[in-house]
Amino acid sequence: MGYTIAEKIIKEHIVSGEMVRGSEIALRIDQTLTQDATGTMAYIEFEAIGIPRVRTELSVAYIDHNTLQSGFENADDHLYIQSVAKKYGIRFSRPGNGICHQVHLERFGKPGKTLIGSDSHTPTCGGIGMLAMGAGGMDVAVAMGGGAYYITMPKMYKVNLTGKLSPWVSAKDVSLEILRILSVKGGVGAVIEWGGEGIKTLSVPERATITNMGTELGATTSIFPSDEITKAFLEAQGRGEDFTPLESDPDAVYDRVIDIDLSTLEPLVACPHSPDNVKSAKELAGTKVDQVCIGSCTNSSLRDMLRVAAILKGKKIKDSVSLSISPGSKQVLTALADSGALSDIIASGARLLECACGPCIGMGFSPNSAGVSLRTFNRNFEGRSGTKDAGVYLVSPEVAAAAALTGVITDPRDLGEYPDITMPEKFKINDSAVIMPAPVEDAPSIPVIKGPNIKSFPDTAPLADTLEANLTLKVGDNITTDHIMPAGAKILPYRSNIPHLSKFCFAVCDESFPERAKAAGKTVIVGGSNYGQGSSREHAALVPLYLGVKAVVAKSFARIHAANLINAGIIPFTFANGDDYDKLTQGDTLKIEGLFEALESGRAVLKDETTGDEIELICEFTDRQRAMLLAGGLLPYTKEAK
Ligand code: MIC
Ligand code: SF4
Repeated sequence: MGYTIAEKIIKEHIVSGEMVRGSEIALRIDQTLTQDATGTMAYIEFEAIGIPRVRTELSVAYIDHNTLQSGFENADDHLYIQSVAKKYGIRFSRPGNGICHQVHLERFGKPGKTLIGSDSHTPTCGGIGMLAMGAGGMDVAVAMGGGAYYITMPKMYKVNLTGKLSPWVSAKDVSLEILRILSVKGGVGAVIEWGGEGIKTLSVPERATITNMGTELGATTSIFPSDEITKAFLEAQGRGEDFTPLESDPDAVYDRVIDIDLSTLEPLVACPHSPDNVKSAKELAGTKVDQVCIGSCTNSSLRDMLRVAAILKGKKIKDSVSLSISPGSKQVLTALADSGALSDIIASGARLLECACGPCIGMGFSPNSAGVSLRTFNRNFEGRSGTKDAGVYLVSPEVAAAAALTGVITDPRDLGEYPDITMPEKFKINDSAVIMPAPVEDAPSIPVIKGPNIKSFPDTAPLADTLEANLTLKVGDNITTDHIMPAGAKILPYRSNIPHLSKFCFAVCDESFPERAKAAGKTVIVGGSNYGQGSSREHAALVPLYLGVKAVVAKSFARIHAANLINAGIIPFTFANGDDYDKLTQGDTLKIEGLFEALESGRAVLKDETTGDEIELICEFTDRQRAMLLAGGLLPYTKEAK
């Protein structure tokens, strides 16, 4: 039996377990990345593990999320990360150098290697044939220390592309089409491999748009083969030596195959408040637009920016629209400036923002009240933009630029001829914004700089055999980590200050939750299906840990969040019978006895002391996960194991 691309990389990196779908495997990790919003915690955890130098082939710390610096908090975090990076052997990508995924793709990613990052869009590098996965900060900390990364051996899906995209239709529309087909839950537990003749028409930045948004499907990761197009991209980056060819075997076995004919696709739009709420631009044409944002790790490559510049060239944006452009990296911005395309963008009336996540994570540029914002980003969850009642629509750069000109959602094909762009044969390489670590011999004398914003890790405790707790919060399906631990300009500066962050836990759903949880002492949260989808932020587990959450009972969990809960020592139980969800009411007192035994058998009985109902729960974990839960989480577990 032949192998898929992901299986080939897994085979090369597996350190324990067997490549049997559904069973736990441990992988050796070649590269790691962090960004600043999750990085500070990840490095606090790395320091707690106590290893003198990273043991990966390459680790990079990016600053791209918290770049507002509206007080000392972000600046303190940046200095801390910079000092840790220097001491422990990590490259430091300064603020302004660009969005982690875009820069990693350009400068560091290598086909055939494994990468984990404390950010859910790490699969972007799957665009060049890397096995790249989003993970919790603690998992990244362990991998930096040379530890393995544990995942469930994924199912293998294949998307076969045929044909060629029509003018005005682009990679983002492919992402939206697959979201329409599979939904935000459709990729859970799977690696999505893209193949077929159609991929030969897609450049690396286009492929990276597609692997980036595979995250929205809940997939473990997405991957393209490494071929002539990958080679040309790496050569243009001056990294031809990093190329290795990689493709699946002709007799590889897939659990599901989906065919998409690129030539049948049209410009698409994901409507509020979910990336899979997809309609065609034509259907929505005429909807008034207040704001347009172009950028984010999904659509900020030079290809996307040049395309936008060509559409805007010689024109003026509508008076009623505010347009922002955030190039994905310093390299993209430089090429835009050198080619003159930047002037075309600015002349149209756009606002140029820095090369960072910016509006995507609510760091400025929030829409007006009840505003309609068209964004080339990957997430449109309620409130994420910073304006609770705004309607955020996800679109391609083509649809975005068209709406900026017309003031309404427009099928860009109505604009006439699709302007051509010319990509440079070689990119201008300048890594001056990447600071190298200190030589090993100097490392011990390098101080770690910790400002007052940086608070320590929340207290953990070993598991007790009986859990008696209050059902302090009951929520529905598809709860995102943006609901659990919102981001945005007001909150993001406190990512290294869990006590302060805790005041905002679940603020989007229920502002009084933190107070109630504190009063209850011990809390169980009840959720529906796909609980914890979206961002990888481990704060969505660490803050509940701080607030006394001992368990979450849900119909199902998203992969990274379930791992983060276990890492934090919080038990993710699933209902044996999903209908039992309806039997539980917020405010009830719940009791689970015999937890030690339950973790062994994989079954627990939850008694609702208020109603007398008894509900069967599933708690099937691997030996390692069980040991972590018993110890009170990954940190105490790792310390015990050392
Ligand atoms: C996001 O897009 O939600 C983020 C911000 O990049 C997160 C990480 C975070 O919360 O810091 C992600 O996707 O993992
Ligand atoms: Fe940054 Fe947005 Fe990408 Fe997250 S999704 S890494 S916030 S650009």
